[in-house]
Amino acid sequence: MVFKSSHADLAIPEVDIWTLLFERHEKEWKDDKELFIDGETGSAYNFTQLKSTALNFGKGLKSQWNWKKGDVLGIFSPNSIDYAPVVFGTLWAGGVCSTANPTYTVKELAFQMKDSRVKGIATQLAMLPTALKAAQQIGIPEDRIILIGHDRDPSGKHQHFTQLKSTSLLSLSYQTRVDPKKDLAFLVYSSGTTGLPKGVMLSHTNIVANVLQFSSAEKRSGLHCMGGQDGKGDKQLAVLPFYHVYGLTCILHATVWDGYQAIALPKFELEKACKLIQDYQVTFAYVPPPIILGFAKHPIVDKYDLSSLKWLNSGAAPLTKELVDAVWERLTIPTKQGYGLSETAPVTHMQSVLEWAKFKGSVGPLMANMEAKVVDLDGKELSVGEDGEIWVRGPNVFQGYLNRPELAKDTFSECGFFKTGDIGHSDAKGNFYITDRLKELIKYKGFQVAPAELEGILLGHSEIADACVIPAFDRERSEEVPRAYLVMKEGVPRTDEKAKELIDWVASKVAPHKQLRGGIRFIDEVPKNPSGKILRRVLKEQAKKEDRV
Ligand code: 4UV
Repeated sequence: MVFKSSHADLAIPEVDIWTLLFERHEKEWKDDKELFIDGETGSAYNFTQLKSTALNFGKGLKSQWNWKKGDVLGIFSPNSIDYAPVVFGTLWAGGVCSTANPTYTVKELAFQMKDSRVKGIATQLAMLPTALKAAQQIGIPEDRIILIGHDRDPSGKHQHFTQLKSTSLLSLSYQTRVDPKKDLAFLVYSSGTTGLPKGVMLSHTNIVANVLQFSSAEKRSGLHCMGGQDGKGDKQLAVLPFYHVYGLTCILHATVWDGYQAIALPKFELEKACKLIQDYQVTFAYVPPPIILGFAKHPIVDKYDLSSLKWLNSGAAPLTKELVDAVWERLTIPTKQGYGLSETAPVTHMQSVLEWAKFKGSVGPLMANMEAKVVDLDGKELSVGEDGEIWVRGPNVFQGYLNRPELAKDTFSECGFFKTGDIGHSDAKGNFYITDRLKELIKYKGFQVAPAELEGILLGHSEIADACVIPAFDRERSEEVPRAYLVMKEGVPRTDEKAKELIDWVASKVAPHKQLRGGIRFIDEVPKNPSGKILRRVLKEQAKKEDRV
């Protein structure tokens, strides 16, 4: 059967993101309301400042960099309030943003920047050395590396994004027109169901649709852009990284659309987060499960008054009912859940806070304009209560993987459903439950780890004959961690010391979230089917037994 959203369809306007957010917005809030606030320095952008800073940057791109429709800007930065004008200015100038994890190594960054053919990179001073090395490797001139954030380049070589000068040429002062349905706005990277990270092509319409779908779903959770104790309305902790699709749509875009305040932190530190919640009277936060765990269990939380929080929303990785209960018992704060993927821009399911206690463990119903199927391995449609792969269809579903048209036939069904690679079911009321994952992906703290990438690195080691990486489960921290099963070449010792040496060796080559935190297990043979495909499920089952999942 086809599951249809129980919410009335929304009219999705055929406009680009800039026009939606900055030109046709009937705002309820005043122009001087601060939208993005830097949690560390208190500096902020209100709507008017955000719009003018973004416009200046967009004009600077056109004047100084001869920016054309479809040109791609790499953004390699932790959360900063400057992320917003850089993204929206690039979109105004007809550009596309390729957003990268700020903890990437030179190699990882160079891979993404080359794959998405960036014309320049916006970064912060602390990441400048990595950005410069990556740029050099792929032939991007040094003057195309610009800075965002509070720090300036002491050598003066790299301009701050606000210093890009625009000429007074009239032709450069107009927004570059795009076709919202076809033209891309973002390239976010995901490994999809298999293999290495790939550029997920998100069009303007994909994002416009998801902002409206998401905004409409969240209105049911009682958010207001005005009012509250200080008249400033609801406020969120913006700790989800903006480079990741969850933070990109649900915070960076939704803040401008809905007029809530976002208090931005460059990285998550529990104590800082608690202090900001208390000081700013934060009312909601989108976070992954490990942060929920911190709120539920960490002693530091007791030092702060978190009573302003109306709810937390967990997403990006599985959340247990026990954790939802633990937060409630300790703080009397409801934890609701959402679900989505990079490929769906991202939200497809969202629980309302009215239903969190009734349907714990559920990711909620389909959002407006969405349909889903649950199918078995042969593609047969299943019905209520039956577990199978979840397929979804809607205006937020992406345009395919960059430079990989051959993947379309495995990614989409004949009638245009996107195959999520996640396993789950719907109950009779339309609430979905994610129960397992068919695809290879590992989620560490909500961040993607592609097993194929780690296997590629391991196979490059002279002592390793074969490798398979799967998700293991750290019970204490309640999270997935990558574990490697290795076949060693003859004569290589299979000892704890060797395992530690290899774990450190991998750590020196990858961003911190990809480290082999689940350890290494030595085996005689990687299980494979007759055609040589790795049978990951066999090792996943073995890991489940070992980890008592
Ligand atoms: O591509 P990605 O890294 O994307 C995300 C998106 C997370 C979102 C988006 C909107 C929300 O409102 C929200 O709450 C969370 O993480 O990874 C996609 C994969 O992450 C797993 C699942 O395997 C996806 O295919 N995943 C995402 N959310 C959940 C989840 C969840 N609630 N429970 C279990 N797994």
